[in-house]
Amino acid sequence: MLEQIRQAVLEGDLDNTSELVRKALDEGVGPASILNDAMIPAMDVVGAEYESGVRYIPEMLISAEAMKAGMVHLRPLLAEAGIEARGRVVLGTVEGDLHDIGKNLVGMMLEGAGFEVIDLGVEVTAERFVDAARENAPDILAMSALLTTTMVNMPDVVEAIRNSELAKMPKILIGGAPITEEFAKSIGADGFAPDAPSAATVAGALLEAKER
Ligand code: B1M
Repeated sequence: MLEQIRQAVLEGDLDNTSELVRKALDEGVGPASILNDAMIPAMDVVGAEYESGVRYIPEMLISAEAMKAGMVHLRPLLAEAGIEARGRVVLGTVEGDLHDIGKNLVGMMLEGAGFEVIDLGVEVTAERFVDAARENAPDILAMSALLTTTMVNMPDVVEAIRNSELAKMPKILIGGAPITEEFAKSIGADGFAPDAPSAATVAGALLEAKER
């Protein structure tokens, strides 16, 4: 059953994933096992295939959608059982920027990697990022920008977060088409990822570094 779910996510088969997850739950398979032993491993493969050029963005999106279709059944049960996400991420596209396709993909891959994602949407101001960080105490604050005219808003968010008196300081991860590793370093972000699968990998590494 777990192998069938893994295959359905890999194939991006929304209906089958949803149906199989429901069936597995009916048959007594635990929600954490469905997530950790079938769905997350499938998304790991999806990420690796994208990185190696075997898969393209639409195929990655469709698998992420299948994962979402299965998560609809799992999320309430995981919450009920008190099974905690691997970490919490507050995510958004920066102020002035409406592009959200890449950001949404990043959110899906993060969920696929076991993170809880609080998506603030697009045109998120520094103030809104700080408020969300205060409300949700995320491990990671993740920002996307697609325009050279809006990436310049990222340093303001980094500064606002660092200057805010948050009980828990999140690690800052940034990405988007015009963003480079050098830019990330220059503005004091903790991490940069060039694409959605690597955003999930870098988020995991930032979390581990935080726990050390
Ligand atoms: Co716009 N747009 N757009 N646009 N748009 C670009 C980005 C542009 C490169 C097109 C071009 O001129 N060739 C150009 C930017 C030029 C620049 O600044 N250098 C541009 C422009 C100029 C504009 C407007 C200013 C146009 C105008 O009105 N004159 C305007 C701005 C509006 C605004 O934001 N205020 C505008 C508007 C729009 C639409 C609304 C029409 C639409 C957005 C729809 C939407 O997102 N809901 C749109 C689109 C679709 C594009 C293109 C065609 C596609 C972007 C996209 O979704 N790519 C784009 C040209 C192009 O890229 N070919 C373009 C697919 C997506 C999966 O990739 O978002 O790069 P991407 O995400 C990647 C990585 O960047 C990374 O992961 C993803 C892949 O795995 N990533 C992260 C993204 N966020 C990350 C965060 C991370 C880590 C990785 O960590 C947190």
